[in-house]
Amino acid sequence: MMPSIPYPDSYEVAAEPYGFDFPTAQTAVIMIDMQRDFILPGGFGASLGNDVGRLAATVPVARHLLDWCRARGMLVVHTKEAHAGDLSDCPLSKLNRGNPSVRIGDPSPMGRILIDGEEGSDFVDELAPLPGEVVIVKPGKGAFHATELGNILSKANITHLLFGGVTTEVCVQTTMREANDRGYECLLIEDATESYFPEFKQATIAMIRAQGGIVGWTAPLSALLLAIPGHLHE
Ligand code: TIU
Repeated sequence: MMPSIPYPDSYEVAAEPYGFDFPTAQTAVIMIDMQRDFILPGGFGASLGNDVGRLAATVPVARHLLDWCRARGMLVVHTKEAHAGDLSDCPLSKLNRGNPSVRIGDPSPMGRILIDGEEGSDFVDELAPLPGEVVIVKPGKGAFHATELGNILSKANITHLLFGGVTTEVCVQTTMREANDRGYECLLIEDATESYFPEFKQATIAMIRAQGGIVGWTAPLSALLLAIPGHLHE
């Protein structure tokens, strides 16, 4: 249980393309796919030919973001891209894409790749969910596709979402776009997300906030930490 301490009922973040206001009690943080399979050597990310080393640098920032939200009693959601052991939820298109030498479900040093319950598909230790936090296991890149996320957010009266996680242009961007179309106001924390391709991260940040925030807002964690609080709420 979170301690019952007074907290501001809203915040205003200096974001791009303009200020992002959010009501604390109606805002959730969604941490996307901070799994060993994407961040550590020997997993799914590496099997696709990626240099996974870049992603680890976001882990402490993502943890700081989670802890900031936890301290304010906000809804915390973790997603993981993972499949059933019999692969019944993995389309053949996904299994075979790129003709990889190692496929989803194959053995790896961290267990079967991207299979729910295996060591590699679980979260990195620093970002393990706390008791009571929401964990969404998703078969796709977007966290709303074939999951309960939409129902969970609407039951909790959530209107605003803060995002971190990996990778910026794949699962994070897909989920932000899904959320944006569902009416959520979305802020991506820029240094709590990373890509295997630095230019893709920069392009994604630019396209999210272009055209007056066509997908949403972006800001570094420092801007959240310096956000202007609204009224104190007991
Ligand atoms: N390949 C890649 O960049 N990402 C994924 O396959 N999944 C997520 O982004 N989580």
